Amino acid sequence: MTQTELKVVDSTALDVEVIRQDFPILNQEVNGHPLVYLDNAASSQKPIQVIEAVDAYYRLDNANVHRGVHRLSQRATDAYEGARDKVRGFLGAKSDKEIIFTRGATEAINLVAQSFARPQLKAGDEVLISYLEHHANIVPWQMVCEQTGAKLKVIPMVESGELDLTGLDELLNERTKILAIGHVSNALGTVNPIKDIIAKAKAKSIPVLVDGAQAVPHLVVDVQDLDCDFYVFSGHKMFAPTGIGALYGKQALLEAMPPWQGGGDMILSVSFDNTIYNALPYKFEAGTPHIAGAVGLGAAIDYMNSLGIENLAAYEHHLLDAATRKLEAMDGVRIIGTAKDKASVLSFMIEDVHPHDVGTIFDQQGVAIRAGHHCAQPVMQFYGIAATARASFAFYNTEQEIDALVNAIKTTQELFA
Ligand code: 7TS
Repeated sequence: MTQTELKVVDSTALDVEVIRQDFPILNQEVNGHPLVYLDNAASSQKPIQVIEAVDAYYRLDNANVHRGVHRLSQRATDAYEGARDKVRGFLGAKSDKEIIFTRGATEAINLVAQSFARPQLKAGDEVLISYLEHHANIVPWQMVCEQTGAKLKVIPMVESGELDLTGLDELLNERTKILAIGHVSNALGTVNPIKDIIAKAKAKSIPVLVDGAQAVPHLVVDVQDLDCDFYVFSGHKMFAPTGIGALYGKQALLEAMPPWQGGGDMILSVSFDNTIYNALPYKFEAGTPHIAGAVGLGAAIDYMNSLGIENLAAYEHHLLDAATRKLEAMDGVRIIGTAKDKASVLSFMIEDVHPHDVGTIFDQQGVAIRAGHHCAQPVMQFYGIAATARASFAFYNTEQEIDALVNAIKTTQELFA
């Protein structure tokens, strides 16, 4: 099932109060108020199942991977490779060879820009991205364009925060060497019609990278169904540790790509005359990887699967709808990003109050949101603003927390009245 077909299953299928017990960090006060954590798009919290998996790895199994004949190294290798297989299943990939562990989405995009795009790009070629991208899916492409003389082209957006796809056929042309596009916008929450966009590119044999950093915490992703060539995400936004994420790539493409970084583990043999690179996926994993992070990512996938990603999506939709209705009804509050299909992000402005002040006043009430440009400055430029306040929801948030958000807005308005 893809996100576009995602039915609202049953938004009450989750027992949120029970789920919250799995997230010890939520049970605390900030500035004398219960913590209301609404900054999940920046980084989500971790359930004890993930924390304990990482803890158990360090207590029982810690060693380097792929190298030792001793028991701990074998256990560490099994844990690491087991996590890779969980990521494969999570994304619906065919083979573990198609899953490269990276530091996160940013590193994965840089890998594709440098190893896949750079060797083939030349002056006159085009790289196509969209207006909605996070800087992580802009700057690596600008860098590779600078290195090769290729040109960066941009799919425009409209006021609702959706992409304007009317000119897509012309933007996807014989000069386009790759389309790199986000699945879900981090600044606005827009869910792009990614399957249709990919199909248009594939019809012209244009490779597609999807930045799924904001999608995997909220949607069922199936890379084979999407038919994208690359899909990237970060673990820390989906209840796993920081410093771990993954690149999915179609095996034939990854096989043909040169390594990106050199070092241990990515070689079969080294001499001063000739080095033979290792097979997939190790060819792209130079140096000792973040083994504990991968273990934690595997545990996060198990945790999400145990709750049912469709159930999480349905409940989060319910929260987003409720929050949207409440903010729409408030005077002096403007929602930025009103796409028909949105996931878990509510960007807004309070009239005459700078978003950074909003963030600070909210914090005094224990409400954690993000205030800023969200590393999506072109989106801010489109709206002619420098920043927004952004509340972003996870499945452990509650309707009471939406009321806390509303109260924080009222308090802010009173302070600035
Ligand atoms: N792509 C998207 C769509 C993102 O939202 C982010 C991070 C990244 C890439 C980069 O992920 P990283 O884990 O490699 O840093 N987005 C945000 C955000 O919205 N607030 O803080 C980080």
